[in-house]
Amino acid sequence: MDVVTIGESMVLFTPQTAGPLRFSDTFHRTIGGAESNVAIALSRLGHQAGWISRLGNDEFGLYLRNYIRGEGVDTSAVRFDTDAPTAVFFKEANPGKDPKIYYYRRNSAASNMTPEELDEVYLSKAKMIHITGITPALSESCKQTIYRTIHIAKQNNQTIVFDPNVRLKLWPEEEAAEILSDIAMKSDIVMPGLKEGELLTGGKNPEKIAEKLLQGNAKAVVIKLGERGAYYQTDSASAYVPGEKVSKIIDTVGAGDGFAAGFISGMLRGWEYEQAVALGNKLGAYALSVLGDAEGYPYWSEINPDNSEKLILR
Ligand code: KDG
Repeated sequence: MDVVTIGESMVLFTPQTAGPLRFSDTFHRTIGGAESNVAIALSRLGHQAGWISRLGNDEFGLYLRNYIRGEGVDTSAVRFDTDAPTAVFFKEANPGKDPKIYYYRRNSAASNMTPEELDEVYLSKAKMIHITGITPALSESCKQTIYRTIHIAKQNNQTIVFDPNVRLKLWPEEEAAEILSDIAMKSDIVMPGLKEGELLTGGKNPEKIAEKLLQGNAKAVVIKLGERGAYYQTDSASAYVPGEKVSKIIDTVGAGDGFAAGFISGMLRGWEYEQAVALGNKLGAYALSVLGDAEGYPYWSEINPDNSEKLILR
């Protein structure tokens, strides 16, 4: 396996009409979840990705498992929980701004994940372990699960890729800053957005943020800058890599996960950082063109410059 990721996925309902949810009576159903987004995007790019999670033993749990498995992601480590439901969330359009998100995920099946249930052998099969700051925000046991994942990855000398994905609807800012900066310090590659980097380090610009994050375990820090692209810094190199031009932005949610998948894909291919960051920018741009999170991620055959590799379906 190339990458194993761990986290909660939810059924996503998007209203078909603009305006407050209380007036919406028709919804489009699809899926969300930062970690499964990354796994799906990686799978479309031809990598082998595994996703660890818990789902409710219910219709929505089956829907999510089948969708994600249908994308070629390995779901053999996903458990079904008979005592707790699959989470759902709603995305309300907020013209000119990021959409408003309404979660129904407290006490969900995934928030019951525990460190004890982690399958060390399964985790050890991956070259890279991808984690985000959403999982530790879900519950104390989820937080411990992430810390145990880090511990196992370190024992196995695996690369830990961390996207802070700060979600202040899930926990207080102070707690988020404390825990997420601690996890960032233990990770090998850290990929915050600019605001997230500020929260974690107090740094006010990409260079300062990267400098502080490189004081931990990180070998590379990649800061997502939206339409400006991204900035990366390692011990020996740094650069701003310009973003892709997007003619019409439909929805920003899922772009950060697309970026993560593109960058990880570049790393797995043994590319230079600059090229990997550019692929991250490209995937992020694809995600902006659709309403859902994962629908926009391209197959490798769509973006491969020499088109020498075939579409990979599993
Ligand atoms: O990155 C996209 C995610 O934010 C979205 O799919 C929902 O995972 C989600 C979350 O917890 O916010």
